[in-house]
Amino acid sequence: MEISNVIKQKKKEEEMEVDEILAMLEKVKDASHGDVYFYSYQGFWIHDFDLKGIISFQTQFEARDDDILLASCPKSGTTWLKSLVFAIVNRAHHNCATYSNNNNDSPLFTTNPHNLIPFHASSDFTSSTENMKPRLLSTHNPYPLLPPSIKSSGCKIVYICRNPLDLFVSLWYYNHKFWGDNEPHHLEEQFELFCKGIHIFGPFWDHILGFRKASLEMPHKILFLKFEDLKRDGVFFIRKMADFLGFSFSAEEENRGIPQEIEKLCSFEHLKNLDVNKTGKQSFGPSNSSYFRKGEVGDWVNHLTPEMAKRGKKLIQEKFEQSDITFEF
Ligand code: PAP
Repeated sequence: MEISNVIKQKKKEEEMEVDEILAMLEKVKDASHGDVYFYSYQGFWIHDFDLKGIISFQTQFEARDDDILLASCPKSGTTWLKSLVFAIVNRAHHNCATYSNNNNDSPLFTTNPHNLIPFHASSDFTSSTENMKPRLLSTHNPYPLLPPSIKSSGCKIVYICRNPLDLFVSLWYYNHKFWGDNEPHHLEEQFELFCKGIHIFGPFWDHILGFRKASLEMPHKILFLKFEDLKRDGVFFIRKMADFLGFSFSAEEENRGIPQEIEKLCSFEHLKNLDVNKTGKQSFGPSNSSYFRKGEVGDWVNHLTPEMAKRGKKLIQEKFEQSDITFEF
């Protein structure tokens, strides 16, 4: 058989395997769009089109000791985290210090953070990471679904979580953009599912608690961050990330205000208004602008009814009361 036919055959076999697995999984209709379902895969809810990437990451990815993995439940601040880590790790190659003079040559000016630090499942993952040193990659996979080599290697993980009510509102907005619908809809139905943990890579509590537990057991390996903390004191957490990743700021860099420059470079207002983030698009569909909506803490208050908010707060309290994680309302 010709090589191309062998590859085609292999792909077909893989698709068949995915279909066979999907056929065995519990499924629930997704309230965000037409005929779409969530599937319960190893305790987490995913879409059918994500399964192949999740399995190949789980089973085939070989981590290197100096890899850096960014992890999150969707809509927790992934894009922001990507920009910050990219800027911290690559600052020696780019002129962060002159950000304020508009003389910064960071790729963040011309490239969306998702294209600088790709998801493991993206089509350009291998080509865009192979020349990186260290390799920066990202995932929405929950902790139990990470490849064994990530856990056993020296690879470091930075995890970001966010007040689940803000995560929900952000997801609700993003869903309609993702599916190409004119406006967000079915707020109540999506919230109902969210409270049952049925949302992309949910339940959010298992996602967050899985990484939290691992970060407490392995603080040298996993840095656990909160969106709200980054908002409150960005520079403090930029330093913390730099120290954790082995890219501490020198006294000279501190004197030049580099942590502050990185905070400004990666701020919501700055990134949102760049041409690339106003007009560009991701290869799998969504516009780059759909990753920059409001970037605030507490926007849930403008969208959830008092009953929904009460229910959500109670749920969050119950799910996190045994942990050291708190969210402010
Ligand atoms: P993803 O998981 O699909 O990549 P993610 O980046 O986690 O999405 O979530 C997008 C949210 O982060 C949006 O929140 P909002 O809907 O409440 O506005 C987006 O605005 C916010 N965001 C993106 N970049 C930044 C930033 N630099 N600072 C603060 N928030 C940001």
